[in-house]
Amino acid sequence: MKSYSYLDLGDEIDKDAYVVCKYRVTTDLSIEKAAQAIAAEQSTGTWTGISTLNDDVFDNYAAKVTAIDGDMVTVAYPEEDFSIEVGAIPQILSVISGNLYGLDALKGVRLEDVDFPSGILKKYKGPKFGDAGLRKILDRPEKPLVGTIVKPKIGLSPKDTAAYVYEAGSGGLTNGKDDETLVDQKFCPIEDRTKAVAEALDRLDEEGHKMVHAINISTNGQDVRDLAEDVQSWGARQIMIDVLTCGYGAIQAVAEDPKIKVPIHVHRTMHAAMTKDPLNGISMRVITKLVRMCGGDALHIGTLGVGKMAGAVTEGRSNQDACQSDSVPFKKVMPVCSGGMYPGIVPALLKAAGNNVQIQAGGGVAGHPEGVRAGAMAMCQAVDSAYEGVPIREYAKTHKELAEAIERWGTI
Ligand code: CAP
Ligand code: MG
Repeated sequence: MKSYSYLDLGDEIDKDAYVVCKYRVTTDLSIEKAAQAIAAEQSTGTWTGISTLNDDVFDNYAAKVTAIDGDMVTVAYPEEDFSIEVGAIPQILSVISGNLYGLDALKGVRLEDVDFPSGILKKYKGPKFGDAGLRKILDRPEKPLVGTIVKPKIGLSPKDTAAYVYEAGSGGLTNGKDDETLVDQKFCPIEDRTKAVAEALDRLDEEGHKMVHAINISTNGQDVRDLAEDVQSWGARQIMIDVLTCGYGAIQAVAEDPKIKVPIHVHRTMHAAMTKDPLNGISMRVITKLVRMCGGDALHIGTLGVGKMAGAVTEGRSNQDACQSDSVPFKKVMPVCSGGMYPGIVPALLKAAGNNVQIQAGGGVAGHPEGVRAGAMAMCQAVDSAYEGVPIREYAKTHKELAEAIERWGTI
């Protein structure tokens, strides 16, 4: 039986004809063998030679290992291996990020990066609003967006949720959102919550302050678009979807529905099951690229080495780049930094992330000793101090709420 080699080291890849992936591989095999095992399993091969593989199939559809650099392996998959109209991201993931994790000979594989040819990118629309669209809605062209997550995560009634949002907006926050575990529980039905929050946002409008609040519509695939339409008709100004629990198709379905005219805030709950191990799983950069293709307008990217969630500066920057890079023909995604944020952390975060981010604090707003409005004011003051380049403790001398927040949590 003819045996085929998937190694094509040094081959110049035509970026317009291949999906190019970078994998970090840990193995006791030689790295060449391990790389070939990935390319074979994910394209035309299996664990043994097969009589049904012929030159024609191999030449057209086999993946190629085009580079090996230490433990980093580059595999190029022919565009023809992908089924985009029917199949879409689930099919893409089954190729670039499927069976390979189970291969016993590999101790670890991490999909670090992916680049798509223009023929595939053209089939995606990207965000409808993007960072610029969100900024336009909020009438905030340059400063970082400042938001909150209603806390406690669960348990508040629609009325109390709306009161929280109103207080947060009165304190100057531009963004609010439901938490990821809240959808339509009895204590806070989604219709009542959406309507109550809409009223609070209208009241803020009348008082001259623009704010959006993302209503969490994460649910089964067959229902997500209808729920998006429903919450929009009840006054939602933004929608939130958990991308990894719902699937990328949920984002795409809502983003591409012409009836949906509000931006999508994309939460990434469960991502760490895939992203946290440096030697196994999928990087957040890859997830970010897929979310951008599918049309997410804002996406959690981590807090660049500060805050309560894991994730180094380099990783955060790489996610930011995937949100903002000009190398794909899509609007740019607003990077969201969330998780353990509080006023004293803001200067360090903005130093690492720059101003085109949305900073969010749940506990860091609701935990302020003087309540939600003061907590919101303290977050805004922290952002203003960093934006204006005034040291935060200096700024706090003339801003009481910020001083109280620093008293409680300190600075870093
Ligand atoms: C933040 C948050 C977010 C996490 C998710 C939470 O709350 O609402 O879900 O930030 O992490 O429940 O923890 P706090 P990531 O401000 O109270 O920490 O953004 O990294 O996906
Ligand atoms: Mg949360």
